[in-house]
Amino acid sequence: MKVKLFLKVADSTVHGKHPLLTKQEKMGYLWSKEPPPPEQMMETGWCEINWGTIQNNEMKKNLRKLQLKNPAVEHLRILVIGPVRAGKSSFIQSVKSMFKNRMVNAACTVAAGGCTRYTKKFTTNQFEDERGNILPFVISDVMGLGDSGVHPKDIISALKGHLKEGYTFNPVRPCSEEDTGYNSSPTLNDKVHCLVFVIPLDNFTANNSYADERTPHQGLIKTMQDIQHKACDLRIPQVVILTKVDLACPHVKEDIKHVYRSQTIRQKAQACSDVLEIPISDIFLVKNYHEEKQLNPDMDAVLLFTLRDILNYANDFVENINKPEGAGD
Ligand SMILES: Nc1nc2c(ncn2[C@@H]2O[C@H](COP(=O)(O)OP(=O)(O)O)[C@@H](O)[C@H]2O)c(=O)[nH]1
Ligand SMILES: [Mg+2]
Repeated sequence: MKVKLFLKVADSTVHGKHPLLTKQEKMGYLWSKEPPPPEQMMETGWCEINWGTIQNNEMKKNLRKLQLKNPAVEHLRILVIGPVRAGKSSFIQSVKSMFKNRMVNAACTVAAGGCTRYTKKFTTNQFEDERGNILPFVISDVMGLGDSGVHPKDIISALKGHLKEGYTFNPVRPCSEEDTGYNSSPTLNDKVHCLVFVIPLDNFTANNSYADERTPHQGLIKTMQDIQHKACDLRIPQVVILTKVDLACPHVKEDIKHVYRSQTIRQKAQACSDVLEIPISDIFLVKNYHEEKQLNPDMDAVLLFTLRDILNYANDFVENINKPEGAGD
């Protein structure tokens, strides 16, 4: 079954959709353990990144000085969600390191090897530049999705700004109005302005009970779709970050500059776009700092490219929040 599925996907065109596959099969392909087809790189990338330290510095300066489009907002709030070990905390750490211009210690936030330092509390991260200036956005981190993970209702509460900082997640009981961790009168600052699904491109390994042979990852897909629909109702913009791109393509592992040229990654991004119904233009590729000892300008460029669009979407959201539906979109 898996081999058949793999061949069907490998046969399809790079840019085409995969009409023969169900949503579950597509997500199965995304996390397939099958070896990738012999890698072919596309002539031109499907996103153009401006490489170089000068360009990075310019982008960083623009993000530092980003004008918030709603005077009631002190910072833009991004929420990252996704399965355990997707790279959510690593993404946050990578952004911290990039703006600080040096590696930031990740020991307390990122799940190392066999250890289970998973995020259990609702945690909001601020960012500083190398001079200690606070940047105009925050990223909130939650416990991973999936079995024994965050309750989906807690994600909805977080979107609406109902979770207080430090709220401890309980997978079997979502936060309710009686809880001390419940914020009953959230301001626009507490609400989420852009929702980011973080999905890893490597294989899910043991202990993920949603890896059902017949309906791979069905529970997780359903949860993500439900959250996505709710975010749409709230008109919150959404993007996907596909992490661990280095594990999906050997050329990308060798040189991150190839990231938007890899056919394997493009096919996986298309499968993800089809499943979550998020346009391919809102699917970003990221390699987090995870084993590096020093910053790499090309990795920074990919992170900045991603972050710039997320912050622009968040800024558009706060600008349009009080406008009637349809206006300003
Ligand atoms: N190869 C690779 N490993 C990564 C990447 N991002 C994160 N990791 C590793 O994946 C593991 C889980 O990451 P973590 O950020 O704790 O995931 P979280 O549970 O979603 O917060 C850690 O061991 C990270 O070092 C990446 O882009 N590439
Ligand atoms: Mg984490």
